[in-house]
Amino acid sequence: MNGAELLVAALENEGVKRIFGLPGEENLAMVEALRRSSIKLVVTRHEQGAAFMAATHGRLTGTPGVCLTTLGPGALNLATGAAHALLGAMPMVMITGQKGVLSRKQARFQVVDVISTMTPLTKMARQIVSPTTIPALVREAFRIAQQERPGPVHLELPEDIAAEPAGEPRLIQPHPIEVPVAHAAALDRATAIILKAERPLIMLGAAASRPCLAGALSDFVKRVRIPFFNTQMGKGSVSGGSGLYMGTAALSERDYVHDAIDHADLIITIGHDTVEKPPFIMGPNGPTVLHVGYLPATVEEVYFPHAELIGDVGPSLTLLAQRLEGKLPNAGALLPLREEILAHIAVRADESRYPLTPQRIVHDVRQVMPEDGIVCLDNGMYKIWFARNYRTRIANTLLLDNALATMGAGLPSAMTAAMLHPDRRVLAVCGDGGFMMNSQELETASRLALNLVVLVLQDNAFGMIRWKQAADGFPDFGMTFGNPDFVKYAHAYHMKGSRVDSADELAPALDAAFAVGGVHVVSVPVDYAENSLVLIDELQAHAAERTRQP
Ligand SMILES: Cc1ncc(C[n+]2csc(CCOP(=O)(O)OP(=O)(O)O)c2C)c(N)n1
Ligand SMILES: [Mg+2]
Repeated sequence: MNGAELLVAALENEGVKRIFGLPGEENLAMVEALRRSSIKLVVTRHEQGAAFMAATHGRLTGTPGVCLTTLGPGALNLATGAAHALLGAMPMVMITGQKGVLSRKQARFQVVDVISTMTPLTKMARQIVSPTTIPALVREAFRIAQQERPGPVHLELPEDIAAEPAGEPRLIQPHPIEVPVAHAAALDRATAIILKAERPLIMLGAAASRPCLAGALSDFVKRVRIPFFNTQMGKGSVSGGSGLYMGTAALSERDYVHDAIDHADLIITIGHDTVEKPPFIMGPNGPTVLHVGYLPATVEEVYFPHAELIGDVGPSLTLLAQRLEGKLPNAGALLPLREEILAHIAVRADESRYPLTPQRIVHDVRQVMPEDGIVCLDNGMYKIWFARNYRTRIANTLLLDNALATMGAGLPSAMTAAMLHPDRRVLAVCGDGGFMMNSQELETASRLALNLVVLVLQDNAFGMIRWKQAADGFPDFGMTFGNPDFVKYAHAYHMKGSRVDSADELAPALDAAFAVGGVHVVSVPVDYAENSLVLIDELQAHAAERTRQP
């Protein structure tokens, strides 16, 4: 056994089934070891795609996704994916090659200090200097990637260490780890705060979407019957409690959901992670904030909770519910605001204007997606509309990145969702800008025979930035571009492509694409006039009206 074979054996020992990657000559021993292993090598067309795919594997399963690249240029292409996983708290293990460390037969050719590059982008970045260290390093890498707060780790395997005889060292077996539940004193304090509240509100944050948490969280909300809203990344974490859903904070202030937030005297944030754009802004005269999380709150100018309940969130919430159930006469105090908030959000969702409004696109996507269907967003203007208007009832059925908020992750993340859930409908929603950043992965998707529909919203512009440019009073400049014919582009990849030519064609086009199967690109022109009309003019008018009210 050589170092590479030992590394692959250690990955098998961790239960790894697939590795996403794009190898180089420094990985050849590793590639050969993978060929003879139970692990599938998913070859991508760009390392960034591999990193996004691995990160999404971690996000959806709770166990690290793994990606592999060569040294220098290949490794550097992982940087954005590493940051996406670090800010998004997605467990991931990145393995990169390197020239030999014991001798330098090619001098400094292609050598960059990848460990130093990865150090600020990961929870741990280590070079493997001897095969004997591999079992412990791999176990440690997976433990660190997975434990709260999850994130990426990096291991560098130099090619001479990969080729070095390793003997038959013992692998270290993983075992389940139960983390401590909140302290009784903290539970008592939290209980007292909640019992005292006159207008309580729950907020579900990014960590509420951890795959293992859905059951306990839903149970808690249903038992205490306090209405809830969520952050963008906390969407969908309560099932069956939809009568208590007050909305999603896609903006930091002034949206209709803030009618409820601004009236609350207590906000119980569950799993809030301040990597997200603030769902509300704390100020001196605001409500009491109780932070419930795996880890203590990060204190920020806009987030400084007054009390905390720290520990394994699911079991801690169960203990809290036992103390509170049936004792909260004010639980539903803010519920009367719900109908009006949701009615505002639903306005003009069925308008037949062409090009289509973002509201109509979100509405029609919801119509064709079953409850368990997964929508994966890239980054652009439509993210705000989907976060705000798309209703979810199952955790992790709207995957978006409100942390690094990078463009280019929509298609790769949808590909992982389709690999993990071949029985569910999976839709990638991308802007014409973000789609073209990683559209080469269409070839990977078709090679893997995935069932996947890619909806490309066409405005021939970096719409989100164009909107902000206009909102800030700048002239329209530097934000537009031309596009390929997306139908022909799909055909060039030997896949189906269609274009939506009227508002009523969108839902049938998506349905037909899902029915046929395979990879299918659907392009739809979008009318972004609504961005300013609703998200600025209408909300400003609403805020002005609210300040006039007593
Ligand atoms: C990698 C990266 N580059 C730049 C940005 C800044 N940015 C955010 S949204 C956006 C425009 C996205 O355009 P498009 O994908 O066409 O979506 P649209 O807003 O037009 O719907 C840009 C440039 C980013 N978030 N990520
Ligand atoms: Mg665009």
